[in-house]
Amino acid sequence: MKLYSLDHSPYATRVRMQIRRARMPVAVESPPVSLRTPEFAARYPYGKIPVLQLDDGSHLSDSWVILEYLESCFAQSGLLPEGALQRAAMQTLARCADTCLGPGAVFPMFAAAAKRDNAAALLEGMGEELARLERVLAAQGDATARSLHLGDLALAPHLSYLLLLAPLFGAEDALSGHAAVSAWWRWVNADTAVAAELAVMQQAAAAFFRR
Ligand SMILES: N[C@@H](CCC(=O)N[C@@H](CS)C(=O)NCC(=O)O)C(=O)O
Repeated sequence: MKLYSLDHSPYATRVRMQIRRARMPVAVESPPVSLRTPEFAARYPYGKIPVLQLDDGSHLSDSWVILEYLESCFAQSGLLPEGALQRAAMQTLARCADTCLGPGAVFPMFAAAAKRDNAAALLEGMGEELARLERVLAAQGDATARSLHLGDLALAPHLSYLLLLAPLFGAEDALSGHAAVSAWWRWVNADTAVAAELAVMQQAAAAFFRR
């Protein structure tokens, strides 16, 4: 199997964390054709990175689909909690990243990063999403008392992007006042595979913003 990945992609970073953490026999490569081209869309109809190329020539798209598939293939990696409620809590963090933190805070900042305008509105959006995340994580209880799961891998790259972008708009310490988010962030970064892949992503993203 091969994962087609780009270093700066928060979605691909989720899967790279999983592969590195469980030492899955999946090669990580750049896509064989450029993203956002007709050739890419023709080969991979979903048109997005990451893509998991399977040994039979077929492929899977979408980070969450790939994360779950790889967990099924390599069940020993332990990133899917037992129990319906624990799985629901895991899904909540992933949904929070995909439907709240991303569209409400990260992507608007990403789009405005070149001009660095509209800071007040962007910081307001970030404040709302961090307050939401704070409530969600606080309600879930002490993360450090449980095992890492796929929801953590889904959320960490999005939060990492937010922390990279927020200073461009004047928020040097975005997590200040968010005790549960700060505690979760420290905990998730203590995982060496998570920290290593976040570093890869941050380096690629920082280079992009310096251009
Ligand atoms: N829901 C998808 C989102 C993937 C995504 O948006 N990937 C970006 C790279 S970070 C992409 O391929 N963008 C190309 C485009 O939207 O044209 C997932 O979880 O994999």
